Amino acid sequence: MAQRRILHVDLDAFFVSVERVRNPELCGKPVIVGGDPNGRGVVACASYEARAYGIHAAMPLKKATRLCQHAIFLRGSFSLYREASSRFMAILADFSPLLEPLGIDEAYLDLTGFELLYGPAIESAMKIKRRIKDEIGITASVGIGSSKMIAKIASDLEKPDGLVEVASGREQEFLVPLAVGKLPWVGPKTEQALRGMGVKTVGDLSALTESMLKTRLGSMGEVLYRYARGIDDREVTPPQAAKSISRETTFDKDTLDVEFLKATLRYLSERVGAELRDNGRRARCVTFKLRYSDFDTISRSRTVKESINTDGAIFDIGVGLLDRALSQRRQLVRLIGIGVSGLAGEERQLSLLDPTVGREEHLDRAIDRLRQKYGFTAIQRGRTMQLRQVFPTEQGGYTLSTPSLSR
Ligand code: TTP
Ligand code: MG
Repeated sequence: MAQRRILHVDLDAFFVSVERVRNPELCGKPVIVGGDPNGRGVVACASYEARAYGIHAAMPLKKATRLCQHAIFLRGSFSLYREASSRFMAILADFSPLLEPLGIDEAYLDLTGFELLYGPAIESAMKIKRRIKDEIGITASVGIGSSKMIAKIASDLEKPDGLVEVASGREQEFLVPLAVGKLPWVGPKTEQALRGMGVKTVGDLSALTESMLKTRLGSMGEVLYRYARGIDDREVTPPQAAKSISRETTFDKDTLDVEFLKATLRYLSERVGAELRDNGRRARCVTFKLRYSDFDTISRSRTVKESINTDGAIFDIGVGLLDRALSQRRQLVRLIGIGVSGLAGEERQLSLLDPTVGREEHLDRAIDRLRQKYGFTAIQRGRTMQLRQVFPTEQGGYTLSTPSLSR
């Protein structure tokens, strides 16, 4: 197999870096994102200046205050980080379709085969770093290697703003002097166990036999045996698009109240519909699920000719299946659920015959936007009103008793 060229890209002090873009006065200072320094929270992100005081992620904020009294503490603004994260991933996606996001601020990118088109991997890496700096205003560290493991270790070596490439064939040489703690999955505990065996560096580790490592560390030993030799053929795998979307709920008390069942089904359909539209998908199959009080469970599906994506269309099919199930067997119900499958992209055959479909979709999307802003239960439509429970609150209001959800 041709040598692979895999990049691991990780943003530097991500949360703090985003905060610095909107407030440059924070640059060069010890800054901690995590919340009230007197509260019970922990550090989410510490700037490199704060790290110089021994402060790190997951440390209690109180301790961080003790270590650096003049540190600046910020509560954090997650929506900003999420937005920066999607812009970051979009930049990476311009360089290869083989993109595997790992968390909010890191990803693997497989450039194998793209070098003829875009030049050597290191040039792409430099372009990526430049674009992240120009378009988002923050720095990233990049590692390049023939496997995920090598790329990941390399990206961490010269943080912040690092760029390390391990040439093909030089993996072993690169690994040998490193502390074992640099290997993925070697946490403090394994590191300690290894130290007990006289192992400090990856070189020391590679001197041990596989059976010895297996005896001492179980399946982890096997993995480490391979990693110490730079053997890692895990592929960069883009996240799979969901094959189905479903929601179900178990009632606090078994019920045969048909209107209540339908209201709940409507609510679940809205949840499914919202996710479907949010993913830019349409569905051709609706599955309805009912569990009776004796735990007997039925599942009924219906496939439609023209794909759907509105709450109403999902609900209509579901309620038809519910009516039929109830007419066949009247027994207390414990759980109800609805889902869609047969998913396809949004390039929809506009239903020329039914102009109301377009209108309904339009309305659903308007509500989706409001719900994204104010929360799902801020808006109720028609049937789900029945899930409202009137409480004599001081404002004369009500709360919506929403069913607990599972997928
Ligand atoms: P990391 O990439 O682990 O850390 P970082 O980006 O802050 O610093 P660097 O990569 O330069 O070492 O995590 C990315 C973000 O995830 C981080 O900015 C905040 C968040 N995070 C937490 O909220 N809690 C945690 O315990 C960790 C490790 C990260
Ligand atoms: Mg990071």
